[in-house]
Amino acid sequence: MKFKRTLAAAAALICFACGVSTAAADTAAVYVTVADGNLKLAQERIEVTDTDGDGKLTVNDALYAAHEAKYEGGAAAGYAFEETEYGLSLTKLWGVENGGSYGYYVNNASAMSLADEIKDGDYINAYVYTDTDTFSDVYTYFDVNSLSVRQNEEFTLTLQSAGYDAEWNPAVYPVENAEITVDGVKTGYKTDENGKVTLKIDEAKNCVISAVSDSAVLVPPVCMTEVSAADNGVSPGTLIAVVALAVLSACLIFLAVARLKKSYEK
Ligand SMILES: [Ca+2]
Repeated sequence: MKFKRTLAAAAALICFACGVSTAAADTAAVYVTVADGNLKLAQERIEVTDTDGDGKLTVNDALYAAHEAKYEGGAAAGYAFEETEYGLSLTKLWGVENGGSYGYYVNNASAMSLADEIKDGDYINAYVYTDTDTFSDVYTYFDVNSLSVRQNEEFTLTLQSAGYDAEWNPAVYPVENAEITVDGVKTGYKTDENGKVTLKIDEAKNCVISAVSDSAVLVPPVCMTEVSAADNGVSPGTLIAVVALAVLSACLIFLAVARLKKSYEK
């Protein structure tokens, strides 16, 4: 009897889990970045549904939804795709038709196809090749997608590029000598030979950190950065220490007074 009941409970749990996972697959929220040499969208949170009706949530659905939400005139004006001999292919991105020279990555890994499946929380980056002769555009990304720092606090980012090694295996390389931009403005901070750069921002604001280079065509990387106002010198740790010290002092004084009173009474 007990076993039966346990079995029924387990079955109900499985059904519930299935129900939940089906519901989760109907929609996903992803972060979409689009560039055409310049950033057009920077990690915009986009709700994705199965707009192309293939029963899956894919890169295609995410880019379609991003245009529908953020491109003037919607997806009808700025986005197009078609089935070609290479599979599902982009023919227009952010209003640009260039004969199919686009790139797209999911979580900084090159997507095989527009039909690649995506899931909640994924980062989808798509770009228009600006060099359609030699395709020298290099996909780059920071080691973190987002960051919270304080005003004038130093922090370090690492800029990497996604490419291929001699055997055409995916490989990651440091991006040297790239200049950091904050909200599109050059800062003078440049990455070293390891792709690292240490910088600080003197204004409290939410901003987009990216990078440009004189020596390479970078697909602009994005680090969404929240810069909070510099504190007033009292950290939570200091506050706790001060309160603890005050309590301790009060106890000692109380004890001293009590002892004094006792000796006086004697
Ligand atoms: Ca779909």
